[in-house]
Amino acid sequence: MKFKLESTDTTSQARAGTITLDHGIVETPIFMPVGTVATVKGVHQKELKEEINPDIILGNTYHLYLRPQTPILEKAGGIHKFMNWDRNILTDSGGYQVYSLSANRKIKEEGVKFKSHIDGSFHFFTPEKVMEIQRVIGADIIMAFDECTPYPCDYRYAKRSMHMTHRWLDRCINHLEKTPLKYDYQQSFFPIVQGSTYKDLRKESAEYIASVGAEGNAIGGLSVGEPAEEMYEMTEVVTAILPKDKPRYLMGVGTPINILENIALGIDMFDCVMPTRNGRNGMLFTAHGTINIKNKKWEADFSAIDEMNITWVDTAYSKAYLRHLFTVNEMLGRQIATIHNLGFYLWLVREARKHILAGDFSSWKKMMVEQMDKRL
Ligand code: PRF
Repeated sequence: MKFKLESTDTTSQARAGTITLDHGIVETPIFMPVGTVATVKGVHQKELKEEINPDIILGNTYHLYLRPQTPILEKAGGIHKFMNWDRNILTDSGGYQVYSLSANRKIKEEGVKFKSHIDGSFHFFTPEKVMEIQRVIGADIIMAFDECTPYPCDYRYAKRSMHMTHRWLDRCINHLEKTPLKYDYQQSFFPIVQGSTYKDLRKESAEYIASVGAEGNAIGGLSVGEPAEEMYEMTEVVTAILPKDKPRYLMGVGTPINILENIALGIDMFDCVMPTRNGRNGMLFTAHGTINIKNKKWEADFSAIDEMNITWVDTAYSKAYLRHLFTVNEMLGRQIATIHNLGFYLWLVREARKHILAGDFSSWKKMMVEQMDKRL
């Protein structure tokens, strides 16, 4: 992996760069559409590529391990071949999914015992096992196994958990060195900063994560219910410490406004289920605010979904038609909303990149944040 910083904003910490991986170049800042089970829900790979055009998408170790299961991915020759996606993929480690299981898992130093959400069967994830699974899945970027702490989280728990995440990181690194690549391309490994909403813990975690000298670094444990201001404070503490010459990935963030604010704090990579999941529920993100397309007010509104026409669906269909599809629960409605939202998220980060390169990112961001902070 190669990371090239092309430009750093003078009035914020925002950066524009490129990450070169074996499945292509990723222009940063980037938003990675979420494809949990080897599909970006409801979007064909052809349309994903041609219309939304992301350089990288995300998959989840936990889900892929349960289904289709690791041996099938190995027989397929890895996830790229299995899902017919020849660009980059990042897999999350399962640290967050295990956290989401709350009542159905037990965390110990050795690893996490959890109950499958599919059939109730029991499984055990250790840092070592998660590295082996990620080798077989075969993503271009693989993540350390961590514990994502909930919010709020008491200080003693957050501190103990963070230290365990650091020990798990050492185990991931040791095991990865002993686990050969399965396919004919490289995999880059990213460790994850934790520390809940405590500045001293975030600082200690960022210093530890930076000390292992990985190719890129991630920040976890944020966007789990804390106020946005607290998230930004934590990002700021951490980006001040993480090396400038490596990409920084803020996991599971967020709204379009969260993304712009965190770009301003020096984040290069994002992922979030919001454009896809909220899209399936009828929520549309636009440059002028959010739309609940199920609302009766759109019943006879024959104007385009979005005049900006970022993706073809935006002007091909009216708000009234899209509302109708949601009212009658047709899958096409969910597909259109997903394409629109992903198109918008990718437009937003590309636009941010352009403004960083042009040197007017801060003023553009201020205008956009005001403009997007509305319900239409
Ligand atoms: N850890 C991992 N994945 C994640 C998170 C985390 O803390 C988050 C937190 N927002 C999202 N995805 N491994």
